[in-house]
Amino acid sequence: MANYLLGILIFRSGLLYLRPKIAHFDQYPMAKKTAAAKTKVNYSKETYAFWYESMLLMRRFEEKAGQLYGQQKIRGFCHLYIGQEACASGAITALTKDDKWITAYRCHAHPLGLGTDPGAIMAELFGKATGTTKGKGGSMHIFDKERNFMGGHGIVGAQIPMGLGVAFAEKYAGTKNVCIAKMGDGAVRQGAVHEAFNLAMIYKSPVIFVIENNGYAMGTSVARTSNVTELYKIGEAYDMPSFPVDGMNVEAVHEAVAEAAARARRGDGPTLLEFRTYRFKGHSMSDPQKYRSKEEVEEYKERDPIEQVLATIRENQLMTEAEIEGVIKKVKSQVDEAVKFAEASPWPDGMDAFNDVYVQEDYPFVME
Ligand SMILES: Cc1ncc(C[n+]2csc(CCOP(=O)(O)OP(=O)(O)O)c2C)c(N)n1
Ligand SMILES: [Mg+2]
Repeated sequence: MANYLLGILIFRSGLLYLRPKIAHFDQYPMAKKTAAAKTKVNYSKETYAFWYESMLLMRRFEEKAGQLYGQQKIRGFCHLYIGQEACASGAITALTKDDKWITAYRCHAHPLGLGTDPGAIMAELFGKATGTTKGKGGSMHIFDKERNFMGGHGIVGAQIPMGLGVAFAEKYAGTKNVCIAKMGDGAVRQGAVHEAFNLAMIYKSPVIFVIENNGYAMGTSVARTSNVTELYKIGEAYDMPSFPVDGMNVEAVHEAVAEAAARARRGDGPTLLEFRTYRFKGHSMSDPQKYRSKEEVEEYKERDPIEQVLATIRENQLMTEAEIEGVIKKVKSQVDEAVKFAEASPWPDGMDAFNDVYVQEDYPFVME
């Protein structure tokens, strides 16, 4: 018995010892220090105000979604982006409204920043007929064609070849638009991602590939699954311009995406950006988070992207305290309204499951 217990003890402590520390900021300037030192303002007041307001909306919306999940108003999968907001807001200001977006299942924040009605997104989380996908998609499948947001995809990495296709179509149609195609760190070992990288370089496609490296794929750290932990380096195998970016800093994200977009619009093809970021909540709503310590989470919270931008705004008096207060109130009421709208909305009609299945109405393989 004693031997058995001793065995367990050694095994457990061995596991703890083997638990790889995620250190994707180690070779990277501390965002915290940069923010403290950074009093320089590189963009307009309006841009900083947009970053603050859009990130706060994403944060408060998802905090509310988390609560509603606990009350079983929202069911099924639900992956929160809390902590990663700068990866969305910084990219939005760097692109035009005609550029295209595609991402994985952690997809509430992008459409919120792009201007999709928060009520329609909340209704989708509830599975209501007024949702962005008429209640048929749920949390992982938010779409907004009007705002060029092509989803919301649940199969890890599958959106990357699709994003390349979207970019190919833009070039084929002779536009100057780009497609930003995002994936998590867990997606970069998918074969289809590498085929997409290769084709994008051959076609010189106007695509910006982004790895949102939050350190984990569910509970598995990058170091456990990849020999190359600096994931941007994977693009170098394809001669693709590839860079790491401080994904907790909205300005850094904007700068990197603006440069990549300019390259794509010049006809010089794709870029791979690795946004180093962190999620403050679990992978999904049912994650005991045994793979990381509370201290680690607290350490990363010191790089909170919203706090960083707010510090810059305050230091440089880009907004008054009354204006900041106004944004907080506005965001609260937007979230409250979104919940009211979702609550009051009807459920989809069961028969609607057969509608909107194919874009082409006379799709030849549908049996009557
Ligand atoms: C092809 C495929 N394999 C496995 C899964 C199960 N799965 C869902 S999320 C996930 C982790 C992906 O992590 P990452 O790409 O880092 O994105 P994050 O959740 O961190 O945003 C896995 C393995 C899946 N959805 N699709
Ligand atoms: Mg990840």
